[in-house]
Amino acid sequence: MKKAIGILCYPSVGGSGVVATELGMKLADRGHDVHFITSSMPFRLTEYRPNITVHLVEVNQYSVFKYPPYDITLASKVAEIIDLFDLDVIHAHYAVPHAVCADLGRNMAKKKGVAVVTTLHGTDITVIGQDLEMQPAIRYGIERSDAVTAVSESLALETNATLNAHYDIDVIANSIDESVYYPMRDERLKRHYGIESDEVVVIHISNFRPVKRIDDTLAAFAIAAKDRKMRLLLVGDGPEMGQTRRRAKELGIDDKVIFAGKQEHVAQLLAISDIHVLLSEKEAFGLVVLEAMAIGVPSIVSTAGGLPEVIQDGVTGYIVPTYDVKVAAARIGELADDPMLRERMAEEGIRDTRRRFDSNEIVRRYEQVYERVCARHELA
Ligand code: GMT
Repeated sequence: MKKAIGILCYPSVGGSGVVATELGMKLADRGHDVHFITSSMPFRLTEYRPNITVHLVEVNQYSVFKYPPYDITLASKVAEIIDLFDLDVIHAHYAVPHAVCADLGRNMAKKKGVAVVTTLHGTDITVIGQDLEMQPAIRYGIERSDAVTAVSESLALETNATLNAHYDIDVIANSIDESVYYPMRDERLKRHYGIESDEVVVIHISNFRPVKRIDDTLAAFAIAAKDRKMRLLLVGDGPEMGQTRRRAKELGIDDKVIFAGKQEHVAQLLAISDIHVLLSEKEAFGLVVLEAMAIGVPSIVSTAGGLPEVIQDGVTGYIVPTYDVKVAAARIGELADDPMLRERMAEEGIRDTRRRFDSNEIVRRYEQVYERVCARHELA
């Protein structure tokens, strides 16, 4: 049954925003009426799509406010959109403030019986959830939701452990847009970055936050690149960028590191890469690992969070103990020296992406959740 669905998400670059936006686009393609309620245009929503409306939350900067009341304004907007478009479900991505605002908004609306589904993405539990001041809000958001989903089994377990609870959480993995991430190899961009054709390209893509442990990637690369022709392509920007540049110099690898800066379209960069590395200390899923896998780039990931649910060790990539730079370096070296092994892992990864992370299947799982919670409200 077609539904009218409100989606609350962070619109800027970031895994949760990407997943929410792509889910919204897929739902719209399947005939649902989708309403994004957010602070700015979701960055992946680049072309016109019927069935999608974006409602911007404009916060009043009235001088009496020390802090602009974004959360209250968002809740009011949710109420307005529920009544204007007769919404059936609000899908909140990220526990705070979205799950809380979704509940507040549906209570403010004239229409009753609107369901709230919350998707936990990771840092809302593993970082913000560690803050005891925020825990009551996170707990409230989860408990008021009609259904809660998490992007990995690991995140579901960590949510219950962090909040000392036994919430029933549906695990629905991330998926990718298969029209953007598909098997490809295109060497042309190498020239632009001055990469020679016989150099092995190691890529790391992130928002350069401390949880990504970029120092470990640099250190592992420095060991592996000692006697090999290799380049490290760093894509993204964030608080750790200054430290990363300094560290690359200290390690004497700055001539081997390419800083590509923040990029919204990473498929072309993955297409010139041989090995992808993500050695985070916290990572609920690691959407970028799936993106690399779909293109045909094997990943070396840490044991953190849900990463071992994405990569099959020795089959689609390697899983190395978090913080263990030497093991990571050995695995980088192993893959760098063996193009046949990389090829085999790439093929396995492409197969696994289609088998376990098919976006149509993932959207169907969310639809089932919507059906379930709406049916419960209809019965009530
Ligand atoms: O990785 C980040 O720091 C961004 C973060 C976000 O909130 O957008 O990503 C989280 O959500 C993604 C989509 O579900 C997951 O793939 C990422 O693993 C997760 N990040 C962390 O857990 C650190």
